[in-house]
Amino acid sequence: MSEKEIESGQTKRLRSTILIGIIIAASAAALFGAYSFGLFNTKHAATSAHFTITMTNQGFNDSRTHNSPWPIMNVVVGQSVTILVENNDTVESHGFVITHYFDAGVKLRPGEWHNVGFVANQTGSFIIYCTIVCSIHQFMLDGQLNVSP
Ligand SMILES: [Cu+2]
Repeated sequence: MSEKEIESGQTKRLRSTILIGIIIAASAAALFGAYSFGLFNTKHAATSAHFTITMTNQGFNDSRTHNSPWPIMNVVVGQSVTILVENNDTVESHGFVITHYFDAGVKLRPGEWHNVGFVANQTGSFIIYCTIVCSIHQFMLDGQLNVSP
């Protein structure tokens, strides 16, 4: 090999090393980008869902001024769900039940709160309602938890 041939061989090796480096970096960037944008996520990838339900003299999350059903919580089967239920009503107690998922329910006096937690293991629509005959009661009977497949 002449000196020139050796040199050109080294240059080629250097070029291919740089090229491989660029390809690896580009692939990593593409993978990271895809991951960041959630392209690898399936419907079940989000493992948890969090909600806040506020009770006042306007109902659940102002249900008095919304069409039924209200409030609506949408989750996917398999998700672990946490719902912070807080009674910000200064006068009345209110109850909170979700059929199937939280049948026992909870009754909260003014200023009290409760964390409800469960895994959404059954698909369907489940009704959310108040169990205390309060002055806003008629607007606290048609909340909805939707668990989609
Ligand atoms: Cu009520």
